[in-house]
Amino acid sequence: MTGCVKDRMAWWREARFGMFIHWGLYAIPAGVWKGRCIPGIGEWIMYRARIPVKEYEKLAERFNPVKFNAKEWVRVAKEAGMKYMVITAKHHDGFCMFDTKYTDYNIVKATPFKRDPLKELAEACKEEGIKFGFYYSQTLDWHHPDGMGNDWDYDLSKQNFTKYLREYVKPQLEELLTNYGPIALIWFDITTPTPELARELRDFVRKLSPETIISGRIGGNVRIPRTPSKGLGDYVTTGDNQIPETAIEDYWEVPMTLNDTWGFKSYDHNWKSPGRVIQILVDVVSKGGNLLLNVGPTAEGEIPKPSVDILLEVGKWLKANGESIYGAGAAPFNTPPDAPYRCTYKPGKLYIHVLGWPWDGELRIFSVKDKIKPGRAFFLTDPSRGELAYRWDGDDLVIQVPEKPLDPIDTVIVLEEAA
Ligand code: FHN
Repeated sequence: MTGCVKDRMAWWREARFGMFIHWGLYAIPAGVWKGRCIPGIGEWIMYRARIPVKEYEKLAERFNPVKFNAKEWVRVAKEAGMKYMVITAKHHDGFCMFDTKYTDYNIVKATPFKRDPLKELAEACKEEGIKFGFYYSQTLDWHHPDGMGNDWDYDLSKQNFTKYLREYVKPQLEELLTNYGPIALIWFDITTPTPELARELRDFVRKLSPETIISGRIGGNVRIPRTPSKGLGDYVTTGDNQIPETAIEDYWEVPMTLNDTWGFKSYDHNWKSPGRVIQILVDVVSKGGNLLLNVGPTAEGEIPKPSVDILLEVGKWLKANGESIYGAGAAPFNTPPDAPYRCTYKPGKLYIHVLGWPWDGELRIFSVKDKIKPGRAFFLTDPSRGELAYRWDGDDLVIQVPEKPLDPIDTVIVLEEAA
């Protein structure tokens, strides 16, 4: 790993928790097309219902998210304890959520809204110290005749993807990387069709903006099926909603939905509870990763209320327990997947996250005898830092805990390393 990569990744490694935003024309049908509920994720409605380009395009005339308030979205992210934001500049439907001179099919030119929400978000993020990045669908584009994936409007055998990449994708990326202030991250998706084109894209982004982090789904190397890879990107992106069983010894991130869709669907109410989100975040950080948690704003421009409520609860927990998350990473030992705890780590300190409180007052940390040198143990949120007793039982460390947890979702015990 070169010093340069480390520098670029420093804020990201510290951040651990980011907001993903899938927002586009698909928020209008919100999962329903011509009175029919379309199965699957909301932003795929054009594909799933095989909506012709000419018909889908008409949604733009109705897109007027007057309730959009960049400062409010950034406030929610910040209150939730998220340190970065990644929003769809262009998703697979090809509609550009930013002002671009390479197509009129964009939010400024084709909608009554006429504003560039990405500009407003970039500014609001800058003001609040939140890192800002773009999701950009570099391969699938169901609107562009040379983009991939639309076989109901276009004859795929006549497509020229290389031309699309060189004359459309790259110029648009240049706009995104130069017109919006420093761009912390470009989140490519799916993969790029050939390693050569992935490299061309990677080099292009690097040259324009060396500090911009590139997501693993740029692809570009030979992939072992189903093994998450970082390709030519800076970090591994795991499968959607997929947390690895054990730690990955590289920079990695999991993109995750709050319900079962990325883009807004009016009838998806399968929300994860705040407690579940906290436990997911802890699990991810305990394996050395970042959590990029999605919200799918409505066509009016609001983050759905259930999402906001969940995120604010998560933020409350992080306010009290953030020390065990931000800048923390994997412990120097493996935790059995079915253990009722997870461990995050910073040099000199182990944070034991108790997710299932022991009924007998003894918390058993499995097989750590040669892995840690315990010093003082105390609850992270206990201002008096009252010491907790512990003993060794074979290779296991057994910590004495009170009958009830301080926090039923996750009580954090700090175990300092002995000098
Ligand atoms: O097809 C997309 C999907 O719509 C969504 O953007 C997710 C987010 O990780 N990425 C792709 C599927 O993996």
